Amino acid sequence: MGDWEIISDKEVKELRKMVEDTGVQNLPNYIYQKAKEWKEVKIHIAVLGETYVGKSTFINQLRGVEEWDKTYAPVGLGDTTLEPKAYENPYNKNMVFWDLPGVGTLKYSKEESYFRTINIERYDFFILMSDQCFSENDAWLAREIRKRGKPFFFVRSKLDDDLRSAEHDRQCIYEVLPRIHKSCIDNLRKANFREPNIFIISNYDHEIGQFDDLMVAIFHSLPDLKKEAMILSIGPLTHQIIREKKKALHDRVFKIAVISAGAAAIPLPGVDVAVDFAIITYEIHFYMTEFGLDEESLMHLCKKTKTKYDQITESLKHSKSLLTGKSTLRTLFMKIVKTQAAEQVGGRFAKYIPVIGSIISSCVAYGFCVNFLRSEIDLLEEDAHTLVNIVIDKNKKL
Ligand SMILES: Nc1nc2c(ncn2[C@@H]2O[C@H](COP(=O)(O)OP(=O)(O)OP(=O)(O)O)[C@@H](O)[C@H]2O)c(=O)[nH]1
Ligand SMILES: [Mg+2]
Repeated sequence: MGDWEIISDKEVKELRKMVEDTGVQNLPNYIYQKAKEWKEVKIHIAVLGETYVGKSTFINQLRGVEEWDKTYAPVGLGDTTLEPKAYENPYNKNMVFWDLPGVGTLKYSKEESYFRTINIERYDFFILMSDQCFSENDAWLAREIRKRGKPFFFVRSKLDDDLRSAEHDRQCIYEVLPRIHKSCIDNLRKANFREPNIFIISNYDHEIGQFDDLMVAIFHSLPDLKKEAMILSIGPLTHQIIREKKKALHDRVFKIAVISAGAAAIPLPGVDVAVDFAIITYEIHFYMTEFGLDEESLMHLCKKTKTKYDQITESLKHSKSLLTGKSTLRTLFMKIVKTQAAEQVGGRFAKYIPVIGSIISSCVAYGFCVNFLRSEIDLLEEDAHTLVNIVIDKNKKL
């Protein structure tokens, strides 16, 4: 089991403030509401650029939908994005991607009215996409967005095409990315952007280029609650996104542990710590969904990678037994209870008793919960990385 910091000074402060605000009795309920808050947060993402640059493909990828899904955005026809169109994230309806026509398309020119048409105030941030080095139209859009104080990111798509061409022309593939970067920077500097944030990606292969850097930059551009909502709403597409999810899930554990140990405790037979097992079970199912380890996500992955369900579950070290029903959370939980000396945990928590001791029937229960949930997150994270590797391997074989 990892040696995590059980509760940070920041969290102690946060708890103390919650007790002051709500009183001790209401605390578990109050935290429970807080833990669910991210789901109510609306995130509107604008993706815009000239025709055929890959806007719809990018949106489909981030939503984790495939051609056979009902809400797949049409791709590859050219000038298909003529009107602003909203695409919800199937896993969180409050996260909405807007497929927007850029200026200089058949329908819109560089006029102020464009921003009324797209309702610029609606969006949290903008992705400005180009498959070249950004046109004067893109630069105009970026300047207007900057004037309105909104975050935006220049995204250069189709890196895989450039790499293929370089290989074909027997050029050094390691020079491709710096070369594209330089051309884009030169172009945007002429358009008055001193240090533009440019991310060179492939919509079809997230392992090459700067897809992960783009995701991290987006997360960090958002205020705390939106950041959490964004990380928890996006699918476990890459290793980096999975690591970000793990961090976000670790951060929320202390709240869940307070609720679980502070709520009407259900004593488990043979265990001298008391936790609300229903909350723990709910939380672990939530982690599994977050990491794409729930049945629905796995079925989707089977279809996408043309792999059998059993073959996938077989490769999942930790979730295999849960998914195949060979063990239950309760048995896992009990196994850990047996290996963890409750007194030891209690000792580590003694210093926090003045803050949270009065609301938690047992400090040991709280500490136990934290350790158990964090260790589950870490184990499930490993399985999530395995799933990403399955997709990467399949893509290589195509
Ligand atoms: N190789 C490669 N092709 C891409 C990439 N992104 C998109 N495409 C292809 O580029 C073409 C245009 O993609 P779309 O997603 O339809 O582009 P769009 O910007 O939405 O186009 P319109 O809505 O018609 O303006 C399609 O054939 C995609 O398969 C990429 O990163 N690499
Ligand atoms: Mg489109």
